[in-house]
Parts: sequence; C-alpha cells; structure tokens
Amino acid sequence: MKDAAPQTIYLKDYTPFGFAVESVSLTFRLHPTATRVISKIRFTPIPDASDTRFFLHGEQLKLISAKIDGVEINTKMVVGGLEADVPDVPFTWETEVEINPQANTALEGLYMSNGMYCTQCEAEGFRKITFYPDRPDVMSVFDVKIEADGDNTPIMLSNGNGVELSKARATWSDPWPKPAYLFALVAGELIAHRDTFTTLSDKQVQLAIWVRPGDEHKCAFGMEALKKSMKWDEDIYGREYDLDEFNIVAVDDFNMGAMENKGLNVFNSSCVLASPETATDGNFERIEAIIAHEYFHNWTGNRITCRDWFQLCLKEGLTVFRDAQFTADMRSEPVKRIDDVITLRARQFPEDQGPLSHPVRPESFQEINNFYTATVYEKGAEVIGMLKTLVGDEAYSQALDLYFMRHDGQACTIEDWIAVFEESTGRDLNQFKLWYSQSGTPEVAVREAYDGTTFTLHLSQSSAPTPGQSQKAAQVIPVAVGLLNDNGDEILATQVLELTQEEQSFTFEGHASRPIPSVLRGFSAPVTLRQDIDNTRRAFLLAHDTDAFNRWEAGRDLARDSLLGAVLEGTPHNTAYLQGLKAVLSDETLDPAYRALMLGQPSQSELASELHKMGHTPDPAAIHTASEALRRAKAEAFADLLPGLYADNQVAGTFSPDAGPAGQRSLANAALSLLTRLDQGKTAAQQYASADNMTLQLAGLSALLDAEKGEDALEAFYDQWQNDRLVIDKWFSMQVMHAKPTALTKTVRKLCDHPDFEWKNPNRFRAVMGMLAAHHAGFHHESGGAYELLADWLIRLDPVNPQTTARMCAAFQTWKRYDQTRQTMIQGQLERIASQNGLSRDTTEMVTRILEG
Ligand code: B3K
Ligand code: ZN
Repeated sequence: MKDAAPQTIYLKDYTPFGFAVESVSLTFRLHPTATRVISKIRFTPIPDASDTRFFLHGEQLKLISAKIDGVEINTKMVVGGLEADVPDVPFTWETEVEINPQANTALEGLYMSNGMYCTQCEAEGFRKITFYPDRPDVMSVFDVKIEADGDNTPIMLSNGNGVELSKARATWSDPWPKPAYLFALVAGELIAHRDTFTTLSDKQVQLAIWVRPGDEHKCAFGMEALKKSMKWDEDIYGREYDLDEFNIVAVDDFNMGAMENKGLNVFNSSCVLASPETATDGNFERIEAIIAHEYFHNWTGNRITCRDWFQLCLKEGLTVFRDAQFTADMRSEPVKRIDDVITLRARQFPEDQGPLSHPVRPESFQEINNFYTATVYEKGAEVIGMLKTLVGDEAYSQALDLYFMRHDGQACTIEDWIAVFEESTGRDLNQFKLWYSQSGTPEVAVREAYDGTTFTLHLSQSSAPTPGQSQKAAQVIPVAVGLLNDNGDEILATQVLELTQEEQSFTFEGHASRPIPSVLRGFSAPVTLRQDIDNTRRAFLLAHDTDAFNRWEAGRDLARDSLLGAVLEGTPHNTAYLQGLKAVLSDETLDPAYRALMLGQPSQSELASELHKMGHTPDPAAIHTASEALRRAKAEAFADLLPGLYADNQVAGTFSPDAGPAGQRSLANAALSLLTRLDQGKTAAQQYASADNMTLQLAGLSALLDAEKGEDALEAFYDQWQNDRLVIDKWFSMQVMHAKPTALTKTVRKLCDHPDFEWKNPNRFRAVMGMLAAHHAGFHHESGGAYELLADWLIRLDPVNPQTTARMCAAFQTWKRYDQTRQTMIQGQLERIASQNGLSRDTTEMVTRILEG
C-alpha cells in the first residue's frame, strides 16, 4: 500500500526539478528481509530553477543515515518522501536505507519471487528502493554494486555493462543517462542461455536470457526473437544497440508482461519461456512481439524518454506501433491488422465508451499505474498509424530520423513529437493533436450518392460525451477508401480521404456505372463506422473486396447482424453470411491463418455493447444462446467442408512456430471446434491423445470441454503438467472458460480451493479471475454470484497487490449497459470494495471512477 494519501496530479502543474543529477552510485547489501541500499548521488542546483525545494521521493524506507558531502544531516520526513536543506552549489548526497524485499508482495520496488531478488520500478517503484527524485525527467548515469551471500544468489545483474562479477559481488555500470524507472536489479540462482549479435557497425553484443535451472530448454525461441528484433530495428528504423551486453530475465511473479529496463529487460516468465510442448502458437507469437516491444523501447522509451507520466503514450503508443510493424513483417500484415483490431474493439472500445474513458494523453491521475491502459497503448499506437497514413511512409521515416537525432538523451513531450512532424513535413498538425486530448471513440457515418457519372461519399463524424468532456470538436480522420465495380475488380486503388469537418463530401468523377465503395480500409482510424448498406452488399464485399481487412470486416458485419437479429427477433442465421463464408473457407489461395480469422465471430461482450448502443438492454443469456446457435449453424452449413479443412491443415514433421504452420494449425483447430459440434468430440479426443505440441493438445482439450467430454483429459492434463506453472495456468483458465454460464461460480469456487491456486501469483490469479470476468454469460449471470465472487477476491488481493487488483476492477466498467437489477448488484459490489478499510490508492481510484463516470 502507498504511504502517500490520494492526491490528484495534473499535467498543467508540471514543474521541472530544481536539481540535475550528475551521477548515481548504489550499493546493495542483499538480504531477504533487511536489504541495505547505500546511495551516493551527485546533485547540481539548476540556476534560476522555478522550484528550488529539495524533495526526494521515498516510500516504505527505513532511513539509517543521511549525509551531504560526508557530513550527517537532519532530514524532514514529509508525505511521500523527505526534504532537506541543501547547498546552492554541487554536492554529494549519501543515504543508507533498509528495505524488506520479502514483505513486498505488491511486486513494485525490490521484491522476492521464489527466492530470487527482482525489481520493478516503472512507474514509481524506485522510491521504494531509496530516496530519489523519482520522476522520468531526471536522468543520470548509474553505477551499481551488489553484494550478497554467494550461495543463494550466485548471479547478480543490473543495468548496463558488467564490470566485475564474482560470486559474492557484482559491479555494473550504465553509461547512458536514464530515469530511475529504468533501473533494475535481479539476483538469484539463474542459468543463462547465451548468444551474440553483431550490430550494423560491427560491434559484438553478448546476449543472455536468464532463467531458473530447469527452464533452459525454453529460451531458444525468445533468443531468436531478440536477434530478429535487433536486426529489424537496424533495417527499418536505423537504430543500433548501444551496450556491450543485453540481458533478459524470466520472473514468475510479475504484474504485467515485461519491462524494458536499460540493458536488463525483466519478463513475466509467461512472456518469454516457450517450448513446443508447453507453449501454444499464440504464446509463441505473443512472446516474439513482447521481446520486440521491450527491445524497441531501447530507443523509443529509454534513449528518448517521457518528461512526465502524462506523456506515457509517447513511448508506449510508438513502441506498440513499432512492434506491430515488426510482427506484420515477420508474419502476415492483414492477419496482424485483424488481430489488433479485434483486440482494440475488445479492450479499448469498452474503455473509451465507459466510465474509465480518458484521452491518449490523460490530464490528471491519482495513481499512474492505473493509466497503463488500452487507450494509452493501443489507441496510442493507432494515433501513430494515422499520422503515418496522413504524412506518407517516406515523410514518416524522415520525421523519425529527426526525432531520434534531435531528442536523443532527452525526456520529451507529445508537443516535441508533433513539432518534429510539423517541421519535417510542413504540415499543420494542430487538429491532429486532438487525438491526444479528446477521449471517446468517434463515429463516422457514410452515405453514398450517384448521378450517372459522379459518385459521392458523404462522410460525417460525431463523438459522444465522455467523462469530463461534454463537447467534442471535429478531428482529422484518415478514411482509406477503394472502389470496386460489379465484377469485384478494383477500379480505384486505395485513397486516403481526410475527414476534417463534421460533414464533408468526397466526389469520384467519371463512373459510367455505380461503383461499390470499400470504406475504412485497413481500419485506417480507430472509429466506429455506420454505413447504411444491406447484406447483399456485405456478401459482395466478403466475396470480392480487394482489401484483406475489409473483406474480413464484411464477414464480421454479417455475423454481427445475424447475431443481433437472432437476439432481438429470434431470426434464423443469415444464409448470405454462411454461403459467403463457405466460399472464403474453400478458397485455398487464401492464407490459412486468414481463413481461421474469418471463421471467428464477434464476442458476446461486443454484442452486448452493440445492443446497448442501439438502445436495447443486453440479455447475456440470450446473447450466449445466439452465439452458440451461430456456431452450430456454421458446423451444419460447413459439414461437408470441415473434415477436409481439418485434414488438409495437419502439419507434418518437426514443430515450427513460424507463421505458415501456425496458420495451418489455427485453421485446423477452428475447424475442429465446429466439427466437435457434429461428431461429439470424436476427432477432438483423437487429437488430444496424439498431440505432441501444446497448440494441438490445448485445442483438443478445449473442444472436448465444449462437448462436455473433457473430464478425463483434464485429469490427465493435470497429471502430465503439474510441475509446469505456465501450463497449469492454462489448466485453470480452460476450466473457467468452458464452464456453463450457470455453473461458472461453482467451478471457480472449486478451483479456488485447489492447492495450486496460488492467488498471490498474478498469472495464477488472472488465469482464474481474469477468465471469470471474461466469461460474459457466466459473469453476468442473473444470480449476481460471479460479481460477488470477483469482489470477494479483489478485496482479498488489494492489501497484497494493489496494482493487479486495480487493473481487474475494470471487469465492472461496462456495468451501465445492463438492466437495473444487474446494475444494482454491481453497484453494491463496487461500493463494498470502496468501503474497505485501508483500500489502496490504486483500487480506490478505479472503483471511484467506475462508480462516478
Ligand atoms: N513499460 C512497461 C510497463 C510498466 C507498467 C507499470 N505499471 C512495459 C511495457 O510497456 O513495455
Ligand atoms: Zn511498452
């Protein structure tokens, strides 16, 4: 829990720190319950600084001594840190503090995970390690000495280059100035999987992935991903690595995916460890992307960092955009785009359309950890994508070169970023900047007109009010459009229309017959599109659109309307959709991964949101029934096709996680899921029994659970994998995901009693509670039992780990979509959480925003 009382911080109040930090030297004497941290920091007062107060952040620290230039001084303890009288000339500040890593269950600062020392400092964890100006605009070089009892901690790592490494002592030096949030230390019994990389300028970098003994065989894929990322960043962005070594460590207890500490990336073990037997294709792809993401931060985040935490999207939006480009290059561009849009709609849209809505650059916060959101990350990346679309690829590249050249070594703002683009392109980006300050998802409505030669698209935009923003100004929205003729030939290649006003018309001359537009190609802006077109048109686009994204989107729209019709009017599922989809599935010229995505359908939560927007009150049970019915309808409509799809996409030979074979497996598994509805799990049982990799094994298990024939397989799965934590997480999740809506709380309660439900481990907690919240029909079951169960566990977790608790409160963010009874039940649970004594700042802020928004 935080020491500081809740306080709202505003972007407009930014003031620079009055002192520069020239150097930091830290000594750690590691001990599980009483680690000593000795700091020696060289401060220089900044002439004419507006704020001359010498305030250092510090939380949960026991101060042993404080000196200035070698002389003991008195300090004044204040909320969140200390103050002291300091000279007006450069001076050396020294403190010794004691901290207790073992007691640190919040996993922020220095903590212990299975006997291993580990740190997480972003955003404000360094203040739990020593007194320091813990703000990203204070950058310094760091030297670190680590001392320990060599038996338990033979390996001791920190940022930068290793200088002296012995059994009981290690010294590290990081020559690149960095903010404290990029500090890292790891110590414990670790084994390295090593490799090297030779950079553009022929420098050899030593690479290592450090893991616990026993996990060595799960590092090879991550290492390949790292080397590919290093190469890609040189090739595409001209960015070279800048230290002699690059270390990655896998840690079991971690609040998020990974952390880009300079030269020492720390990873949640689930985001780096993989072997064919234990990781699915989805895991492999995610690992590759996260390794790339953290590596890319070396330039977008570390060399150029953020002035303050309001600028978080400066590094996160850009780095997500870069990792998406990387995945698209390594794998398939349309498949990656579709995956990202599915995620954006599932995670960012609900955020932006509910009480937690905030701009990509927020203007205030109480707890910054609550703003590592889909809006900052994923919408932040969409904003970069739009900018690139608007200025063009070449101008984007030039602007990035200028950004790296001009701002290397600085802590920057969105204004700096925009200025680089304005200067290098000559374009006025004032209106574009609204994407950073205006929250909510704009809606773009499309109307068509044709007079025999001229085809016109009338576009209009609007944005619903969001918390704190009742009025919205028109934004600049790049709408990529192509035109097709009746035969499906492209008669106008993709063009970007710039919608800058509330209403605008765009004309296309010289069309002797009415063209068919394909609008918002590649999902060129994070908006919702309202296009008054019928199913015949959609079926045409599903069959012919030359833009792969929009072709998928046409199928998705058909599926959505079919589902909405079934929910609202009980209409049977749309045959145009089923026939069109069948043609796509049978088209062997199409990438299997793409065809697998085509087989998907909007999630139940997405349908609930859609119904809510249409003015209906969503009924989770009816949505569940309709979704299941559509799957069954597909199984029946494709009965003659499925066995062939399944058989033709079996991959022979040694397992490879590459996009090609992974795509085939995803199509075969999508076919299996439908086939199971026809053969009562016969094929699934065979697949489960013969699977030699986790992708096939888990898909087999999943299908068997769907067919209610999974009991034996579940038991066998547990017996086989009980010693592998990451696989056992899957075992927990699977059971929650596949529970019947009426049995969900019972299933989850039973799992919570399982001896392996180590609830203090974030991965395990999320495997169960995250899945509970994601099970739409079960979570929103009319009994309200799941609401209560989740609230019980959030109340239990909060004193242990506020960050993970607060994040999971978002499960309740959509509460106002539902009927009065459900709303009252959810409100009751939110109020119950809010009323807990000593509730963390993190959770208090989230619950308050959800209740009040
Ligand atoms: N920058 C970290 C996230 C830190 C989260 C702090 N609550 C990982 C990433 O975005 O790469
Ligand atoms: Zn990041």
